[in-house]
Amino acid sequence: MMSAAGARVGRAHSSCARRPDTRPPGDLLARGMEHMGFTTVATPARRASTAAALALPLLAGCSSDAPQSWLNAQGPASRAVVELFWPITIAAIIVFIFVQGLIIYSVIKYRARPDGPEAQQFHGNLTVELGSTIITALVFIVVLAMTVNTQRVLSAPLENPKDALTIKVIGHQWWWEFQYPDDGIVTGSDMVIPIGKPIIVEITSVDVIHSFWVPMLAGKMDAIPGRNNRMYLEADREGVYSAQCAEFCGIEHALMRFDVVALAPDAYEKWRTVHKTAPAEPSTTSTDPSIVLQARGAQLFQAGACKTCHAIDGTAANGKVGPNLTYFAGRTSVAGKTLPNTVENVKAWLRNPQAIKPGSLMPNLNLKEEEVDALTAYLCRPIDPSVSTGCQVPSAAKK
Ligand code: HEC
Ligand SMILES: [Cu+2]
Repeated sequence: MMSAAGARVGRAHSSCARRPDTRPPGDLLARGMEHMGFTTVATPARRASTAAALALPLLAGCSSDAPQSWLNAQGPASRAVVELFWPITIAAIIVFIFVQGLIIYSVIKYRARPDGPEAQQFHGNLTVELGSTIITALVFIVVLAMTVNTQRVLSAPLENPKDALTIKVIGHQWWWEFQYPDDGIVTGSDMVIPIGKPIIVEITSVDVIHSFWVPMLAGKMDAIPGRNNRMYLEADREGVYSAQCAEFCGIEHALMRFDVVALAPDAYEKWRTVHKTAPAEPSTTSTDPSIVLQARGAQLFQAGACKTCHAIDGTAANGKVGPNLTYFAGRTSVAGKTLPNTVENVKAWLRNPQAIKPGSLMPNLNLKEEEVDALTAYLCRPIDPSVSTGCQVPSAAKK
């Protein structure tokens, strides 16, 4: 089941994610466009014309695959919005064509001709005036009723939160943190939810204003420092839903992405049970070379800079600057979906985060290759293959 989900992530990555960029971080437009699947030529002269030429297709984004099309609603909250959008849009198109049609018809049919009659002066037509006023008012009343109904659907779980699961969402430059207050679970970049259950997200930020957006599951909601904004979302089906920050928040805004991983209730229960407790740290007495390497990584993690920025439950590391790395091995991505979570990508990230996500708040720590290997072995050690994917090497497939 997770392998099907994993395949979807893979596809989304291949079509929409950009390759690591070693250019100067200033070239935001080109980076943004490449993020959306465009190839750009980064000369200043070309850049302006490219911007203009691509303004329209940019709106379509990754439309060939469309992992982030809000019109493809996959849950009751987003469906309520789409079901309001189409009738209003279609009504607007009908009214537009009708009114424009009347105007064009009159302009052509009653245009002034050299031998035409003088225009007749008259007061007006009560039937037409009353009729158009009443029809317009009726259209607006229907739209109002539908809007109120949509708002009712979207706010019902917020008013009755006892049947819902509450997840705290915290925006950071440039990644998302997810906290499960009832279970003491903290994750980053993967928001795991059960399907068929209302989820209340409580959204805030620790630095600047971000915007939380899972296009297929709900609308957007601002993440504002010092405020808790609440929103309802829900997924009908299992899957990995692509999501991102929707408000410009600094240099790596385009790479502030995340996944909502929706699991069947029993799979979610399993995930929850595993993640509620910290995994065992690698044994320091084992002679198995792979465990020795993992233990060396654990020791480097606790001795070095890592623990000042990252937390690992069950250890002394409780840094709050970067993502909690307790169950990092099972996540789908590295650094806000910048790279898929594989052993090779974790190593590349540790060698120099700035080469992969320039401007990221994790500095280049100039680690030795031996340290990179040990830290990767530690972070990617097999924890619970039955409930996760990610960079973990399953015990059976161990080299
Ligand atoms: C100065 C703070 C800081 C230090 C020191 C630091 N990190 Fe990070 N780290 C971060 C931040 C911030 C991020 C998130 C970057 C992003 O996505 O923009 C991050 C991301 C990561 C990730 C990806 C996590 C994810 O959920 O995608 C890994 C793995 C990681 N760091 C490992 C380490 C290791 C191992 C060390 C020690 C060698 C270390 N970090 C030292 C701040 C730090
Ligand atoms: Cu942001």
